[in-house]
Amino acid sequence: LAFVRAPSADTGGGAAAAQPAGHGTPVTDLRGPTTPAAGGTVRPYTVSARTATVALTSGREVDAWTYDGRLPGPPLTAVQGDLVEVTLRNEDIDDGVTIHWHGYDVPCGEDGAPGTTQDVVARGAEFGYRFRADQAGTFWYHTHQVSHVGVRRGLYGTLVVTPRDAEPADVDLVLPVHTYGGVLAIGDDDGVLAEEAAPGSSVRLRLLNTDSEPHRFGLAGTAFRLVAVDGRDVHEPGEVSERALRLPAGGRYDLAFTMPDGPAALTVDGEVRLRLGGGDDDPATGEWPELDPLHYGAPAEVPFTLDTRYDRHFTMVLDRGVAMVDGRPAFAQTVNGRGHPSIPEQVVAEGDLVRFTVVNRSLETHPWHLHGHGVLVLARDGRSATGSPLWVDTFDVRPGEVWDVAFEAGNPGVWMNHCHNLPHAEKGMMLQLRYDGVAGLAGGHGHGSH
Ligand SMILES: [Cu+2]
Repeated sequence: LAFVRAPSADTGGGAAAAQPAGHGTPVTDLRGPTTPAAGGTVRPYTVSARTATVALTSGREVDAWTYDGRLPGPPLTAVQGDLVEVTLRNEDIDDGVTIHWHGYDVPCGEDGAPGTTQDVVARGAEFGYRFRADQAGTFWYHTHQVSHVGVRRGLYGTLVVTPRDAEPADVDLVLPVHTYGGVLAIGDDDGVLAEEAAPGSSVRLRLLNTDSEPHRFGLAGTAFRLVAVDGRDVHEPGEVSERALRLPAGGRYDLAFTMPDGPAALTVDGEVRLRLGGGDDDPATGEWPELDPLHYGAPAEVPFTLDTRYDRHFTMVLDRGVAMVDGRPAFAQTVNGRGHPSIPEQVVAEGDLVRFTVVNRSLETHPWHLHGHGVLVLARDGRSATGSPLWVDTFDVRPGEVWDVAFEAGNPGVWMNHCHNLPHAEKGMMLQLRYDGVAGLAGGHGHGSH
């Protein structure tokens, strides 16, 4: 295996890079602005990464890696146009830590990919992130260093950016789902959350999946609209009821509804985890059909379709097999038969229209995640999306499926492009997308940067 050399770059049918890897603008120069947008304010946060024993609401103790000693980390909020400034300090995480802004299209130097966009923040060190909160919606942040361990143990938190001019919902709940040693929790609550909501009040539920496997949600007792996917608004979301929602690893769904006269209950993987307005029944949501976001909401103008002429078209075949991973043969999670860091980097030029075709030839679901860009879903299994334009940062490619997505290369950098089932990424399913003329960190094949 060691003798099979991969080509170093995949141009996706476009021009070869004018500058070889490692040449051009250093990614560390691609930093966020230093001022908010007009009318915005500065949101300074200091976050300390440290080990801690944290009790969930049941009293169960978690031997955790934390931001600020809590599970999840501190909820970060901003209003659209604000400047978010986060100083990350590593108190005692021996493996090192970063913050990656999942789904937030920050300048590349703020992306938190150790070995690629910054050096890992070692014990005792610190790093300052700054970016403008241009995207309103539900996002999250997490470490990208040995993330298959660090995120699982608790190095994650929520980032919610609200539009400057919008009325907030009467009840607005941020609900990050995470599994600690087999125990599912929303926030730090491993029981059943209870919230008040008066009949007639407006409710927004922000569902976040911070695990590596999908979760299935059901909302009983009320009709609802799926108003945002991955922090991007759905166009004309229709009201539905008794539909299950399968949320990919890393993904977010925002649900909105008017509180009915009776109680409502949210199930996660079939169990009630949140009660609104009381109630004690145990709704059976397991048989509900899944809402398919590709065929939900109303169409609107999109910048590209399956018929667009793309400057680059990359095909990624996801599979399982023996391949080199980090220099050793392994039973790997592979992309085009190879494992990280032997997968050729993808090269694009700024302004390119880029299409990905992602083929899952394995028996497991792969939640695909490109850093730094939302992607527009064009089609699944060759069938075009017919609903609202569906912009996502993480999409579940289930066994046997083929997804086509596209984006404009408008955020220069060297970006991780990987499976967000983090153990899969660690077993090789990760590569880089490099803009011609941008240099990642020296020697930066992103070792350990997952
Ligand atoms: Cu995967």
